[in-house]
Amino acid sequence: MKQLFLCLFFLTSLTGTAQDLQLNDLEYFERQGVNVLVFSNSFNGGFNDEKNSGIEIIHHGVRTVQGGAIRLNNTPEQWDLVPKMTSRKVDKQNQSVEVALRYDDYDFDSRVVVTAKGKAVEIAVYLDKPVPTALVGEAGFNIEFLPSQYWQKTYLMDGRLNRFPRYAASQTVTRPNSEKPRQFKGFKTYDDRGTDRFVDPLPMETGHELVVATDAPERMIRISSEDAELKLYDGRMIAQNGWYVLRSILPANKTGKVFTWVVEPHAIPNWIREPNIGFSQVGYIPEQPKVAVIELDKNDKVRQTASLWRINNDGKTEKAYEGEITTWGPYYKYNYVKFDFSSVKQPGIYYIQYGDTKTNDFIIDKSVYDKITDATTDVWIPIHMNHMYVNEAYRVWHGEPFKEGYLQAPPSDHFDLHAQGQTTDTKYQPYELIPGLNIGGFFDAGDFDIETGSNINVVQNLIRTWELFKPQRDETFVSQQQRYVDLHRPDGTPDILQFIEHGTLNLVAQAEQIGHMASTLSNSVLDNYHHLGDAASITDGLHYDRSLKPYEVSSDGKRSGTPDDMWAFTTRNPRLDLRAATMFAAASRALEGYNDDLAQRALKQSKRLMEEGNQLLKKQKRVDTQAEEDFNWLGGFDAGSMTTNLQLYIATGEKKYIEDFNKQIWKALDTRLPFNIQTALDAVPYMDDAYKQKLRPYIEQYNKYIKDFDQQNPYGLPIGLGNWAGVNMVLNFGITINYAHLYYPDIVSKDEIYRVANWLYGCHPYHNYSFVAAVGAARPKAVFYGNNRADFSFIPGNVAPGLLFRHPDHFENFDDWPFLWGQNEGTIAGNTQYVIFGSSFKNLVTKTKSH
Ligand SMILES: [Ca+2]
Ligand SMILES: [Ca+2]
Ligand SMILES: [Ca+2]
Repeated sequence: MKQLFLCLFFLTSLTGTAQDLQLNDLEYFERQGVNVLVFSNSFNGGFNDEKNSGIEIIHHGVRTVQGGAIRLNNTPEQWDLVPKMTSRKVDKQNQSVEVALRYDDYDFDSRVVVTAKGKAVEIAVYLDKPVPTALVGEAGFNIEFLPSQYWQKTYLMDGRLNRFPRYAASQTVTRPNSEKPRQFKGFKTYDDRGTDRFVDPLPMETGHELVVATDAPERMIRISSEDAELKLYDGRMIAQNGWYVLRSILPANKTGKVFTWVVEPHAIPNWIREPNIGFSQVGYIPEQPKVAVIELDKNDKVRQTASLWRINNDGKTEKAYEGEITTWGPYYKYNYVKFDFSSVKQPGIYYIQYGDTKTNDFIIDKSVYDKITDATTDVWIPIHMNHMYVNEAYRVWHGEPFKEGYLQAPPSDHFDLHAQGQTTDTKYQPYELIPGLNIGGFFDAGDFDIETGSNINVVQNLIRTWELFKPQRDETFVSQQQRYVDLHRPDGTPDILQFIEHGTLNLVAQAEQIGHMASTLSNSVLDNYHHLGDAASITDGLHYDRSLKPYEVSSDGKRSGTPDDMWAFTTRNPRLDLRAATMFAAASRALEGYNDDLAQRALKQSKRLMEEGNQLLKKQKRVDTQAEEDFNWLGGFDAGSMTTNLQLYIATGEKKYIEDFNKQIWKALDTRLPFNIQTALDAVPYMDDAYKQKLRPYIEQYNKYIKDFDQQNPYGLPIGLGNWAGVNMVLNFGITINYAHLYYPDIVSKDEIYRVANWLYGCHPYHNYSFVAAVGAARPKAVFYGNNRADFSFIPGNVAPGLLFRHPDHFENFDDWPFLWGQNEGTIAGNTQYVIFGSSFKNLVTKTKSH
């Protein structure tokens, strides 16, 4: 087989008949099987370096190379400086793209010109002024290769044989910190243990011609430079999310064209991407619509039919159905067709065959959706309980984190989108211990901070689930007294109540101890923010004492000079206080009869924060009151006083709240229907018949909005194009459809509720794996950006953000590389939102026609 590939390769490269790279209308270089993008995606400087930018190669459908740019490090990390693109010129005539790059911190400008040369591109680096002295020997042109697509494959440097290592184990040196280029906002990604030196990887190979993946035609690339030395590094030496890096150092004291690389990605002759048959890996219930969406290469011929095969109980297969393929048409890079097999209703095990492509098997049965939330509620959520020891059978997920508590943050900037203002807005001095905050709460996501806004959402999501469905499931042992959680051990209390309690415990502590809500309880130093491993080992458990030397421990063993304690960021935000007030009102209701003391404390804080929050907002007297009102109509994460009024009415029964809500809701629906319809639906159980009637035309309008997505894309739901893929939007859409169908089944038909389930469980672009880790699916995704991502693993029940869009026309979801948060991270707010979606969906699916 390998010989055949080699023959084919040499044949085509000798004859030269295959097409050359050409700049296409979307301004990237293209030939069949190869796309070379030149800053279609720029470095955004927010979270710095998402491995998504610069010169990129999409090689036979997979984005395997990126990061082509002038960089200041051998193997840049997430918080190393990134260049700002100050201009981008596309020259169709000369088949070239030129970008100008700038580092403001060093007043350093450069230009990179990429030109098509047959089947290769030439990358030329220009300097109008010499490299600044501080960056001589540091600044270079880098390009990065995705480890999971190259490890264990061969490479040659100047003919020397090598193999890409599966795990990082090359060599490093340490250098004085004074030689390290500045990192993002002056933060440091590393703890130098008092040595004042940083670690710098040494190259694995150097030379002038590199050929990678000689043993894999779909990954093979030849890179050469006559006038610069190529150095190959393993970026994983200093960061698990690092890539293999190839770089050439910019020469000192030189201007003009300083060097040139020639990059030739190999193309498999007449390569056509294998069809991606999207279907629900969890399966289908007999009566639901069943439509597979098949994603096809634009050069692929559309077949007339596809077939459904049944695997019988004796293991033999038989054709159950053959049906017409219908064409939906082009959407971004690919062409889409559909295969409708709704008529197949017999329970059984099936697979789809389209041409030579067969899917894995799936089940048609009335029970397929019964377990869709179990992994999330039994495993993912309890593992994310902060300030607890979490055990599962033989395994400890984490010890009890942050035993030393939280310090008042000093006025400071932060690396995870927070800041502490000039004052603390509390009675505490900077660095003073704020007592009582190390209780309850949930880890935010792939990191370990408590995002207050997210934790408010979590409690609200869990309460909504509790109040509507009263799930009695008890698979988790929770002891607040022992600070101990044991998975799969019932303790007589419904888990969801214990989760509501756990979230409320931290939020009430914030309100009581700080006087208002913290924006976040988060890491104080970047070198422990990117922690991967046991949460309990992020800090040393000892109180930070500034009078001790770094790494010194006090004689009583209780304090240390290591500045690793977490901080509370306490700048007061009255809007956040109002959101907390809303949540506390609901929490007091949910916890009544289970934890009356906490319920009382929550209600007390709700009333106080409501009053104080409103007064503070009035004082702020925003100049543009219309802008403020519009802000309130936005809904979603900050629905403002409208949802607060509804929640307070539900909590207290006081008329004034519902009168205010009634004034607000209709205007909100007239202004931005899709964003506010959920709040309107949430109110239905508490309102009279007239309200439900008045809402009808809006539901009719929303039903049109739902159906319109069938024209917008082949999957029939909102697809996000941001740098965080759109699962939250998709889940919101699904929840709203579920509720709309629940209350208005004559307007929104039951068939609509399956749109989001199909997408989540495998009917989406790029691949057909379920986005929910380990849920009853035949083929769930295998890797996620959880806090165990360094193990290329997942935490069961996690929901991935999903399909990340890369400009101008590429969707992707890596399933062999967990580290891109925009496509693989799960968040506590998102995953509890999934619990609402899943609970409401199951409830509707299992209900026999009730209207
Ligand atoms: Ca976070
Ligand atoms: Ca329990
Ligand atoms: Ca400490």
